[in-house]
Amino acid sequence: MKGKKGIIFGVANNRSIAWGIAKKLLDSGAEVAFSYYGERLRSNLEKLLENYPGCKLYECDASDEAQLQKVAEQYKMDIGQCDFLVHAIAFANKDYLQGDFYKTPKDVFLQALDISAYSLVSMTRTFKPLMVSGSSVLALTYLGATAVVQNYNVMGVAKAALESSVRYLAADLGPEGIRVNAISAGPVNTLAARGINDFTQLLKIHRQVAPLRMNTIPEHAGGAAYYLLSDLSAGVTGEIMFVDGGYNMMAVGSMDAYNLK
Ligand code: 1JT
Repeated sequence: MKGKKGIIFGVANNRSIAWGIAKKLLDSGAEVAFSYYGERLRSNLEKLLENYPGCKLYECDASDEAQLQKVAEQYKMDIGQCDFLVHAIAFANKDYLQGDFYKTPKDVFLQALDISAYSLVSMTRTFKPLMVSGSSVLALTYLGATAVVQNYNVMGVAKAALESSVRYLAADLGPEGIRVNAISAGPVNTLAARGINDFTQLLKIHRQVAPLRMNTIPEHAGGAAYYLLSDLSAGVTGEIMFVDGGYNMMAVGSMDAYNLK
């Protein structure tokens, strides 16, 4: 990735999937800028980047188009071209990531879709003028977009919108040589997962059912991101790539994973 430059939205701490991606890009010679939300996350980033001096940090509420515009302008002045853009942000009111999906209020639904899905569209639009043929956009998604996973609820609907947005953006930008893809990661114990009902059990089921018999770690996403953001994947766009140890393609696997007797 030497000579490539880009920006990552959504590194919260060392456990973030986005940090697994960032480290891989930094260690392979890319110039990486970061966008964060709030002072707390800025100080987390500063600590993570102690061994990577010179990275630019920009504060941004990605649901605010004007702030995105400011970040793009600042990025253009500081760095210039955008070879890669990583969207690793999502939000939903945690009170509704449990129980019955049909009870989701309209405001909770719209906020989850706004921050988790629409932001990819507005982010791609604001950075597009800085992109060139060969640039690559990457988002993060989860299996709950296309199949029911208990508790994922409104986030599943938001991720379905995100995945569809990946395909429509890929169709729009493909003629200019810009690719748009997503990584569908297995469950990872990140800040986003904190306080989620039964998340520990979900992790356990995952590592018992997944063919590779392990949980997904940020480094797995880092490897896939390196591929999708580099010229290795020059022929790939509109793709949702599972990075989940093979979990998604299983129907009934080892019956030891369930307490049936
Ligand atoms: C958000 C949260 C997006 C948690 C997320 C997420 N994408 C994956 N996770 C972890 C997760 C959460 C649940 C789950 C499986 C994985 C928290 C709020 C911000 C957006 O249920 C099966 C609920």
